[in-house]
Amino acid sequence: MALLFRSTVDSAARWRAQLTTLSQTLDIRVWPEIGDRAAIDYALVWRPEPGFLASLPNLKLILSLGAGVDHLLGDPLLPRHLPIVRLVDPHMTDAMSEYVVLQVLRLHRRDLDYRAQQEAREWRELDQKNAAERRVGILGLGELGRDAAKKLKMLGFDVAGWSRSEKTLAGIESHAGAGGLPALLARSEILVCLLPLTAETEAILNARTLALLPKGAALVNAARGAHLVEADLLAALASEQISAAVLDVFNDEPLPAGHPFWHHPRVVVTPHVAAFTNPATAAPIILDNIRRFEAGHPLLNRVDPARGY
Ligand code: NDP
Ligand code: OXD
Repeated sequence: MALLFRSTVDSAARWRAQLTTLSQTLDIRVWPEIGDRAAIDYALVWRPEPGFLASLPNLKLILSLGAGVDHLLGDPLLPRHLPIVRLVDPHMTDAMSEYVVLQVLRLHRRDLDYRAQQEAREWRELDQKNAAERRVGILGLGELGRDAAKKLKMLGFDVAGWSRSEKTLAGIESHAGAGGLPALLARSEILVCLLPLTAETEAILNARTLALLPKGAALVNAARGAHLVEADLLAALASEQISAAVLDVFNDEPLPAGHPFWHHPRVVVTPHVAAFTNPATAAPIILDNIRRFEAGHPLLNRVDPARGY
């Protein structure tokens, strides 16, 4: 059985080492030295070029190197009849929650204001709410959003979330569906986006939705760049409708050198690192799914291409 590895960002050497240590039977082939395309059974990929998966005639299973699958479903030639699984790794979930907690605390505790004061050598105490008075809204209550919501709740924040289907999470207000979005936005002083990128969620952070947030709200986008209409955020920052934004993901990655976000005093930029894939923890999860496939057992974390995630 041959597994192809192809990624634009993950270390092929680390992945090959992990996969060969854990599986004696898989023949690991790292792009571009993949040999006979007809021999490839499994494809473990991140952002393969469009049409590439369709060029593997005997492919049986597609495994995403990330939690998101927009990098696969956007391929017009994707072999849609094949099963696709995405990565759900508890270590990645922890990493995302660390990122969200860090950024929510940064915004809540006015870190950007104090940094500006430090620049100006200004010693001044600013008003501070406590966590129970701070309303945080999370777009997406899936693997990542749920965990982040629970951890923010444990810190005492007043947390609500939004998903397609209604959720029951202790102490966390649930809003669902298109009809539930305005109420979630209206209460979110800090809004965190952890949605998958689909036809329905693309550009969901736009002038109209940002205007529904309380005046001076802050935004954290750790999902996908295409969720945000960047020009609308810049306009909302200029009008002070939005007071600050922390962005991990962008329409163009790496963020172009001349992009206004780099130098904006109210924008924090991180280079798509909120939760990256770790071969040591992810390889056993990936191999487990391959063994399930070979044994004819149900796959874990299977993607529904019609739903888009
Ligand atoms: P899940 O599939 O587990 O969760 C998705 C959540 O979004 C679900 O709660 C789902 O609702 C909700 N949702 C989807 N579509 C809609 C919609 N139209 N309206 C309302 N809610 C919707 O995904 P994960 O939590 O695992 O990951 C989320 C995203 O995070 C990934 O797709 C990826 O883009 C991003 N990501 C970013 C990383 C980074 O480093 N920056 C790292 C990892 C992931 P329901 O529960 O009802 O289905
Ligand atoms: C992912 C990511 O989807 O890292 O896993 O963005």
